[in-house]
Amino acid sequence: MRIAELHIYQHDLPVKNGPYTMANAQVWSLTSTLVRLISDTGLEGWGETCPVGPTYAEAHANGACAALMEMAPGLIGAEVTTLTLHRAMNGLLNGHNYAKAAIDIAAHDLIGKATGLRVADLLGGAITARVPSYYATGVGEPDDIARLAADKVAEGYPRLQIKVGGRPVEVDIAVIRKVWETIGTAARLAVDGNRGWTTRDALRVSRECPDIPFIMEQPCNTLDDLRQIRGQVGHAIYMDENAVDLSTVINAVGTGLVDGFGMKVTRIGGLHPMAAFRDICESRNLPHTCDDSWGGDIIAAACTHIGATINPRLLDGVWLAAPYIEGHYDPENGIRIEGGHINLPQGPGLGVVPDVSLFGDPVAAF
Ligand code: 0XW
Ligand code: MG
Repeated sequence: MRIAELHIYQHDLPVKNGPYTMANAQVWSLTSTLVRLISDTGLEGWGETCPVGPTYAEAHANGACAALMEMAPGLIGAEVTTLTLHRAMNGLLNGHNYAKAAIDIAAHDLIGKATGLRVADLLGGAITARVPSYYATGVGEPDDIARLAADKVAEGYPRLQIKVGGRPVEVDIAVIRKVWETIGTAARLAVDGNRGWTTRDALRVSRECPDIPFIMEQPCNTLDDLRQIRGQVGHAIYMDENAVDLSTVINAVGTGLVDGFGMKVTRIGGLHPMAAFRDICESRNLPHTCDDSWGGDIIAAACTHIGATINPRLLDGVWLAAPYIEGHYDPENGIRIEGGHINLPQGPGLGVVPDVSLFGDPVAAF
């Protein structure tokens, strides 16, 4: 089976009750980029990539589109097998993992449709049909975030991620303490600095909250910052934004730099490298999440399929943007979070079929 056509779409996803606020970004609406691969056998597969604004990572919506347009002509006629497609993409464009991920996801969907298998089965097999999620708050005030945390625990979320950073660290400490006083051990806690703390701030938070069992996610900006605080904090450290490729992950795992990861499917380049990442983590007993920065039903399905293959003992949850998005690409099988958990779609491939009329004309077609 070969790629006969490749269509690129862009679609705006306004943030429900926006903005969504992180240490380095405030977003009201995100532009998602979708890829539709049509095979020479007449099947189609969908991929998606949606950076959460231009400052969260070295990624932005127009960059995704430009990178896909750069690669697309060279991919027409390529065999739809995931490893060879990655090699073909790497031969056409250096880097830009987040754009390559959209092709990778569409290829998995296409292979699933052709074989009748779910993407989770292509990735090694689902361990569960119901995947735990986690809820990520925005950056907010102590009482508001504590109330939201209590609501989300009541909804059934087994884990919460509290956003901090980009303001005086005293407020962050007050938020962490108020959430802990409100929910206690009812849910596991992550505190995500999104690169927004100085090493000074991270050391202070850990020193002043020794009794609160949270993991500290991407507290500071660089790998050097993480190295600097590593031996001095009492809390476990997870890497998120710095984990830009498998090579960085291997180094971090090999040197014991972190205790786990907040991992994004598109940042690492798609489901094929994500499966390798999963296996590296399992071989060293390292927990991790399975997320993306934003996106609709396609990316949500991709995260859920790989999440369903992860050893449940090591899965810290699959994050979806669904609570912040109105509506679905696939009105029937769209991916939903119910009781803090996500049901694995059962159809072949990703198990979601978007209504293409939602996306208008393609931005480019090859
Ligand atoms: C909570 N997320 C998975 C979604 C936002 O895009 C940021 C991200 C994170 O953990 O940094
Ligand atoms: Mg994070």
